[in-house]
Amino acid sequence: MPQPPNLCEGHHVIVPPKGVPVWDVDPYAPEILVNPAPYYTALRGQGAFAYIPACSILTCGGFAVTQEVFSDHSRFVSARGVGLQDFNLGTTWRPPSIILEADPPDHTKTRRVMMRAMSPRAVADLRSGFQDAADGLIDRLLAQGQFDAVSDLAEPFATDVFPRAVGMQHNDPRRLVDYGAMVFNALGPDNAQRRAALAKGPDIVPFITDSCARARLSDGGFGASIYSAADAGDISQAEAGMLVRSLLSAGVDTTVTALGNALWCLARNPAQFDLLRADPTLAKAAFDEVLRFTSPVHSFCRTAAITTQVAGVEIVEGTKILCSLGAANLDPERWHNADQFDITRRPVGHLAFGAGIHVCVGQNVARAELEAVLTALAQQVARIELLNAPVWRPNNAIHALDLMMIRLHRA
Ligand code: OVV
Repeated sequence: MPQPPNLCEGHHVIVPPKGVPVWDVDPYAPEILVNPAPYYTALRGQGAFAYIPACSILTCGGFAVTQEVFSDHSRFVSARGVGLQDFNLGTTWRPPSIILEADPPDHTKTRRVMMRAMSPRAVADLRSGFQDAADGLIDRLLAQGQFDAVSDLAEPFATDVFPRAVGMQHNDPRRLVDYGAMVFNALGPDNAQRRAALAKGPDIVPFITDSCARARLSDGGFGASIYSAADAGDISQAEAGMLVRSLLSAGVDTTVTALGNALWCLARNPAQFDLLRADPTLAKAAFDEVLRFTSPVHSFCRTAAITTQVAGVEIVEGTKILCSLGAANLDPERWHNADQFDITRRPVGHLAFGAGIHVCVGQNVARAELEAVLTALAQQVARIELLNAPVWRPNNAIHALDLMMIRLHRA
């Protein structure tokens, strides 16, 4: 069988399993990436899985099946990559992550180090600093008049507080955001988005590598905490550097995206913003609903390590499964009024942070950042006025705004 055209190096070519529809779609088409909701509905309508010949993968987006694949790390592994490329077959654009792109027992060791670095206790110490930063930023933006929610709010906030929490001595917000976008775009096929993102590598990767060195990280940050695990003999110095790289890969573009998406949800649902204003302690619940409703990381892949069955479908060893977290989080079989943004629901079990042993290890930090900004908005802002039709920025694994002009009105 010829290799489909849309793939990067290293890919299993599979045949569609019995009973699985063949779906002639490109899930990475820009018009789908910028407006995924109709695609999510069509995906769930295919049944448990669909076979996509353009990528030679299975895909799923129903909540139950996606949750099953994601939660079973022994059958559906990550060390063969969580994008379209099978790491067993080709060369990778960067050395694989030793936590995201790893399976037990390797993963168990690195995960433990990261959990300790970003424990509830470690993050509790950061909260008041995050709140001060958020209060000051919202106060300045109230005075400014109209502004872009992405470049004037989400990016400045996340690229200030997070690098400081890591202990970075040389911050470079533009390169940090672009590195995150690069890592996530690299998970997709060899399309224009992936090529454009990776073309920035020579400018960005040396900065990232340099930033992971011990000498570049101040005492008291997440980075120093990871290096102290190397001193204790839990990991090597080189592994510590790789785990700092994971912080920079996963900790910036994700939270920038979540902040923008939160503004988008609240600007378009003023009654929900009024609920938050009336009770700022709803910030945590509002953030989880933003995650469920917008799925900042819209998809990750797994690879079948053995031939197995899910929902009565035989999946052969080596099959890549593209799991649509965005589709699962909007599945009406799982969520009442799934297409309504409702901060009073308790969206427990949403898949926006993943599920199982790889569930987002930095979520305490993300939650602290988002709760700080949502609290500042609830306390200082009466109304979020939307001034243009929001523009989305296509990315092979992230669902993010590119531009959204808004004006904040003081309470
Ligand atoms: C894109 C992403 C998510 C989570 C972890 C990593 C990357 C990593 O590099 O470890």
